[in-house]
Amino acid sequence: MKLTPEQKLSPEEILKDLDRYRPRRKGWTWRRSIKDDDAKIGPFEYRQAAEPLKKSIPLPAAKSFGGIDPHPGCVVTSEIASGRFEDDLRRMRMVAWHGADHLMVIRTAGQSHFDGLIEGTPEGVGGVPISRKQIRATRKALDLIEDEVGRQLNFHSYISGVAGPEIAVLFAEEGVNGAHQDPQYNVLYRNVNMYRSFVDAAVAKKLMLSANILQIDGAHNANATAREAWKVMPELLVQHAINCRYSELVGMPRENIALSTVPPTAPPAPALRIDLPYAVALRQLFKDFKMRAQMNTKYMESCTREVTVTHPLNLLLSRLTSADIQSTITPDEGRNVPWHYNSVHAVNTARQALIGLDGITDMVKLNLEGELGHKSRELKERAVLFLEEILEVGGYFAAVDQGFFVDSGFYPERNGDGIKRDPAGGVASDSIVPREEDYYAPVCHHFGYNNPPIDFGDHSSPCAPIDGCSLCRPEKIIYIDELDPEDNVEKRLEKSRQYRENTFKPEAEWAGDGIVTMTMLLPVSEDMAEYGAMDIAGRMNLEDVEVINLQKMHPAEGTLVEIKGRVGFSLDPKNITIPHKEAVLSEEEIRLAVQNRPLTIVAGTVGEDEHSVGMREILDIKHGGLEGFGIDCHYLGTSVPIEKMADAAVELDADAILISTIITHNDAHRQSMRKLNQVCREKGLRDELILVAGGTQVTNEIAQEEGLDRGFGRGTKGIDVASFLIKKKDSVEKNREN
Ligand code: Z97
Repeated sequence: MKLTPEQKLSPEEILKDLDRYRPRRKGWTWRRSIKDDDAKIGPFEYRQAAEPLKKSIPLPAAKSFGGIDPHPGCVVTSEIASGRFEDDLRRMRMVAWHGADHLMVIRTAGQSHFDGLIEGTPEGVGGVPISRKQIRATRKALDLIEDEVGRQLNFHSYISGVAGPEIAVLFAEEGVNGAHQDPQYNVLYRNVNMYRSFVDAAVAKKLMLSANILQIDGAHNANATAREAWKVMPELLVQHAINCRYSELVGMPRENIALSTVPPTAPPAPALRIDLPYAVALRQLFKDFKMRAQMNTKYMESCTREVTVTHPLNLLLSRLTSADIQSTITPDEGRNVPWHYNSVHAVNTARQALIGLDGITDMVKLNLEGELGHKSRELKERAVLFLEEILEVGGYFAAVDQGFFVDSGFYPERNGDGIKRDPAGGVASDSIVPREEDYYAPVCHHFGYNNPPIDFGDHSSPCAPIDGCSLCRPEKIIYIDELDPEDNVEKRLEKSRQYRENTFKPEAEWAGDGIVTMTMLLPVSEDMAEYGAMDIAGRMNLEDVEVINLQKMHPAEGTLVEIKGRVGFSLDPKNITIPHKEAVLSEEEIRLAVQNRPLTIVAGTVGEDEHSVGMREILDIKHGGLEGFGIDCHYLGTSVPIEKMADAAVELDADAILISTIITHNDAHRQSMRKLNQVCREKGLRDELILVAGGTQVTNEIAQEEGLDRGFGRGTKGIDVASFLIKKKDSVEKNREN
């Protein structure tokens, strides 16, 4: 099975023979950076770029740079959370074409509350329920997408909750490449018993190691949770340290351990003055570890513009402190509308800013002598004091018991609002038992005491007596399909099939969801605008309308409202006529053609027409007009008599005459066109001269009916006219030769 750019990814195809699908590799992949000769892309040389993609969609501005598509050297994450994995797959393909190579699937809200694995493909809320079938199908789709884009794609989810070790086995079996794993997350945010959480984490981390799964920690959650979030900076360092050291003690190498970092503030705070010393402190303390930079989501409101300004400020930090992975969820989380195009926009924001900042550290050095060095040192000192106090009170578990964590004070200040957990309490507190002397688990990757009944020698695995475990012998994996006859992917695909195969509807996140958004300014106050917008949407027959952004422009003068709603209809492609589009030569092709065979044109506004703006835009170099391609343009002015145009063409030995005209009730525009053709014929010029008319209401049909070669109407650009002139000139010359 192979994907082709013209074809949609078919979830049905992905699901075929899934019971037998095996991932083709395991483990994390970093991007390959390019150097020396390879680092030249188009006219530029890059210092921090990665190998280009085989298939991609460049940034919009690339068209001014020969369509180049450089990508930053760091991994770029897209966090995807539609609740239906079959639709996530299609979004993954979209973001991969824009340069995402870390596809993070958010689990259904609070999946860590499940105490075991789930099977099948139930629909999720704010994420996808993680099951073997869903993971395997996703990995299979990603295997195809990575062939298409020519870059390995990392698939990622979370290992948390009481089922953490089971999930780790599942991920190792199915070729998941990255995972969040941090025992502190379970303790603080999911109230899993603290000992259980750490025991589970040791097992999970061993399994992650066996499959070379990159680990991302969960320290950033303290920033998201604390009341005055920027004050938890010392604690964030402490949380990172605890998980890093614990992971190392379990056996993970530092390059498999990534810190989930987050700039603690956002404007209107003087963000860089606080966030940069923090980022520097992190880099200094954890220099051999990987940094996964996340944007700050805590302060995101529903204005995408605001979010998209904070995001590049965060990206500047990432470049200054060399982040290894750049996450890109922000514009989604703030609005709580994680839609296809928001995911693509977020990836583009990262790629645009990171490429724009390429090589910045070669020109700008961080000044560690002054405020920056002083502040980052202070943060490290506070973190060390925090760790010392943990030791003083009896260790980590005692510290959690006393509410040391997620306190909103700037350590050593404490506000007494930290999260307290009882060492004897929490989920699964009764589930910890010491291993018996003869404890034996017939598995090859395992943490702690294991006592196989016979001695297999050094090179054999404890799973030998059972002829290999499921990690050594994947054919032993038991694949369970659906458990719920209704809530499953096949049923959902049946419902959406018509919108994927026969008709189509607007789509935000799920095939056939029919969601559209609308932006409007209403010249009234906020309350009035909110309900006014809903009324407008109702009159436009939108269903399930919600206001997704409401912003005051002025208390009385106006409010910006963005709404979403559903359309109740779908479109049949058979009923849609797509007008024929003429192929336009590229700027490069046009320039080359003009260099090889110079072109001269005379142009003017004819009749009693003083409107010259449109014609000037077609000619002038400033807005991409003919001059810019090297075409020799002679503009004769407004209200030029037709004869004068023809005489000028003779005098200048021009190749074409361009007239501009407005449409009048007495058909003066037609008369001008007709006359131009006649005069040129009478003078014996017609075979050699290309005649073109333009104007906002001119159409090609009218111009050709009146004997001209071509008419151009509203929306025409210089390049359209230039392309036409080149092609027409070719055919004039060919005719002459014949
Ligand atoms: C991020 N934007 O990328 P559940 N384990 C850890 C976590 O940090 C999280 C979970 C599990 C964010 C994603 C925050 N992180 C959201 C260490 C969540 C989630 O929802 O409790 O099942 O697991 O980090």
